[in-house]
Amino acid sequence: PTVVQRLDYTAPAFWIETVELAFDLDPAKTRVLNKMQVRRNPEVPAQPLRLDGEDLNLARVLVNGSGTSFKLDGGQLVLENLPEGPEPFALEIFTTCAPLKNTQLSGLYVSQETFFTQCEAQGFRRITYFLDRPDVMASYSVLLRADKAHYPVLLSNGNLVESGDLDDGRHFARWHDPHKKPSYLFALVAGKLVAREQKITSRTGKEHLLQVWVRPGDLEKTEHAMRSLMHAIAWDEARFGLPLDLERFMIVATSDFNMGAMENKGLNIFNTKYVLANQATATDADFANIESVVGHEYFHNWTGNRITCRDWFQLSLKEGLTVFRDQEFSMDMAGSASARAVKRIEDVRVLRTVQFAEDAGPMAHPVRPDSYVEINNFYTVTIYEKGAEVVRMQHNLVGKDGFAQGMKLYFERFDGQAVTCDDFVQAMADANPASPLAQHLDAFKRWYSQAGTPTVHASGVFDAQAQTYTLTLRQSCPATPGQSASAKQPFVIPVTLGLLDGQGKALPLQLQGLNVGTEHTLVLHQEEQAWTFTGITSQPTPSLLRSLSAPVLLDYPFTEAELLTLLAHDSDAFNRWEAAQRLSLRIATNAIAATAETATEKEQNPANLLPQSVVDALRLVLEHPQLDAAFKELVLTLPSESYIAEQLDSVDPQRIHSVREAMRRQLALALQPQWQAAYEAHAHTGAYQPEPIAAGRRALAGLALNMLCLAAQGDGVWAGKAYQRVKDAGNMTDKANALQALVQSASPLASNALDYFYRQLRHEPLVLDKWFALQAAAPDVQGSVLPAVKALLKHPDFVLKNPNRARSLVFTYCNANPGGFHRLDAAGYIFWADHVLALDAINPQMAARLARALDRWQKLAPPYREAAREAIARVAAKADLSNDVREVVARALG
Ligand code: B3K
Ligand code: ZN
Repeated sequence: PTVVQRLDYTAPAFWIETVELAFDLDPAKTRVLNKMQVRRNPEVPAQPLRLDGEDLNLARVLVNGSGTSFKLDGGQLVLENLPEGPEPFALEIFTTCAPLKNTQLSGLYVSQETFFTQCEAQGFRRITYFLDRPDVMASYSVLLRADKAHYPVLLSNGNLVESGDLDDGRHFARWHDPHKKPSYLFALVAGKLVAREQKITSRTGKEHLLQVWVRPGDLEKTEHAMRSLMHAIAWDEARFGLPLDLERFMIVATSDFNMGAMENKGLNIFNTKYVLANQATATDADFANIESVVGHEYFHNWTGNRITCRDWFQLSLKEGLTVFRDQEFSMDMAGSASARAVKRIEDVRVLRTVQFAEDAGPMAHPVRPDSYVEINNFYTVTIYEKGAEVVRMQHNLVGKDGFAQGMKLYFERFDGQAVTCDDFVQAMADANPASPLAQHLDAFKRWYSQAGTPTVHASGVFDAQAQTYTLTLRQSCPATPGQSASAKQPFVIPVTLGLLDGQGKALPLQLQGLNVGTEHTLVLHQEEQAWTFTGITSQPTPSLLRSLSAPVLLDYPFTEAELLTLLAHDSDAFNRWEAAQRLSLRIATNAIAATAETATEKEQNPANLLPQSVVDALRLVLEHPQLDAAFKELVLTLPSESYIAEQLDSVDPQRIHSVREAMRRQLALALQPQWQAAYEAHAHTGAYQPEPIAAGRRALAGLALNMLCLAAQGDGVWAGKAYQRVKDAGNMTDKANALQALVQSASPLASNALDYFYRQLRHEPLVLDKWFALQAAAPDVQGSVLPAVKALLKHPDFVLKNPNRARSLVFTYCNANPGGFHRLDAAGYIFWADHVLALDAINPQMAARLARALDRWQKLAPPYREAAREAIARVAAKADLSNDVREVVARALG
């Protein structure tokens, strides 16, 4: 397979100015006539035109209306005898493709008798021959023809120009997109769909038509998506002055989709999971995800579509920025400071469990990668979530207004162009010349080029006599594939901090005689720097990296007393949560590391791993009269098994699982009266509203019920209540939480409850996904999970080809149930290998995602390590693997 290198970028030898596409849609054989106006790029030496193509049948090529010679070379269509000179010429290409056979879900495919497209990153070449690269931006006109009875709705990008009937029961629609776009933003949809419609008037008085298209019967589940879209439009205009630039904006939902959604210009295509919701089928988390994904795709209209990427190495230019924007949108929508902190904690949890792990493993890559084999493998948490953190640091270094100025300059300079990550940072810095970003610009850019998660090592010295506190920060970053540790240069790391006195009160901060308030951001830009705070009269407790001000690990020798102070008093809600995480993480990792000889008394008696002081502190949080329920739920949830695993050099997944379970059981028992009070206070939230306060109450009630079922194992009272709630709950959040409480506590009532849930909701595909996932994540009582998962593979509702269903069963088992997956008999790994191979034959993108479940095999303790390596090697040995899977397993094996 060919490796694509970032530094090999050259401008295209030809430009495509206009594209006229005519489709005769037929599931078995769709005919595509592609008429382009092409001209030579005078800035590039003359060379043949090489058009990308994949799985196409070529019927005809005409240049200026006449036949021409051509070659096919590794999928590319090569045209050598093209008109000389700068004038545009007409290139006409006629091909056919087979949408029904397209199980990869890239290009043009059929799902439930409806045509959909997915072109990012390189799906357009599966529809027609083209310069399928994001820096070639063209004007598109699209003519769709299809049988009217089967495909009454025909949609493409832009505006509907004309539609009408044809002979033989066929009809047509002609669409024109007024904006130039790269091919990856092309889309068409054809099928039996209905729309929720909304007319809106923007601030400037322009009228727009919004539509959410779904299958008939799903219409009543579209209200939240539409409302989220309207909120997103208003937010982008208010916060960034970015208006909707289209007369018509459409969202279409499909149940067969490789990812969450796609930002095609004016015609967003979504996974049903991120569109359809009502209280009976969707949880609070689903509602929140819909708001965030609808926002994300809408925000791409400016950050991605109006300004796009020069090449795919620049992917984070649009993705990191757009994730940052959707995170800010969700926070602004959430309202209160506490709800913002909750959202931040949730985002950081994903970053630290998934992205930090990626950054420490064989697939680690810079936010702007240097090479790839299959670009679809680089739609990663590093590009998205770390990329968003890199934008967030810029936001914090230039301030909220400065950031808005930077965005303004970015659009003034680059609207309508395909640009690079450097262009973005430069605009940010140029709009804020006095900011620390501009001051340390070159060093800051290392966040784009150096992979790996840096660690900030902090140490503080209090001098009672001088009344000073000196904080020393040093940074380091481990080696990553292709980048040695010694070759890495210092990052620019904003460290937001406060200091607390013995009573937990915020101390006023003085630096070099200057009063800087009670919170301040230090900018660490060298390997080591020190700052001296004056006027400090007693040993302070530092609250460092507030709100996680940089995507780094913090190494500071907190005492238990310091962490308890932070948990009880820090004004930064994020660091209060963080203190609780650190307290339990340390106990967990010590207990895991303890051997028979070194174990403390507590570690020998794992029922009481958490010291009384920590249990008491958590009790105070749970009983706290002012703290929001959502925040309590986060503080009372122990760090996940995968997060704990990341802190260890050698990972024994079973030991991690049993230590964490012991801690969970201890909390369940020790706080039983408080759990009961919390449950009773929050179990009934009145008429369902998917908003943060009520959602937080439901989340805490759910955790409480989980703990109560766990504590009361044997006595069936709480299990009985949970079972009743599965039956009666008026919303899916409470229902699913109750079912989860039964499943996770391995209650004898779990299987009846699962049956009840299935019978009640079997006609709701998205609910069935939850039903499969709950079982795949069940506790592994005597090795029971894998056989259960295998039995579910044969369930009449299981379809491996459907990505949502595959994710709910196969991916959940391999990724989200470490105790059930890492088996001593290696059967989990064998199952994994079998399914990577089975999926690869259907859908390589999905297979490659699953392949990454064993990314961290090198960290596993024996015998898991060797067994995992064998499973990966078995996959790698398969002769006709896709490039997607081959790249992942080859990197895993090193
Ligand atoms: N841009 C798409 C992702 C496309 C993934 C292609 N393998 C969705 C998004 O980030 O908004
Ligand atoms: Zn995106």
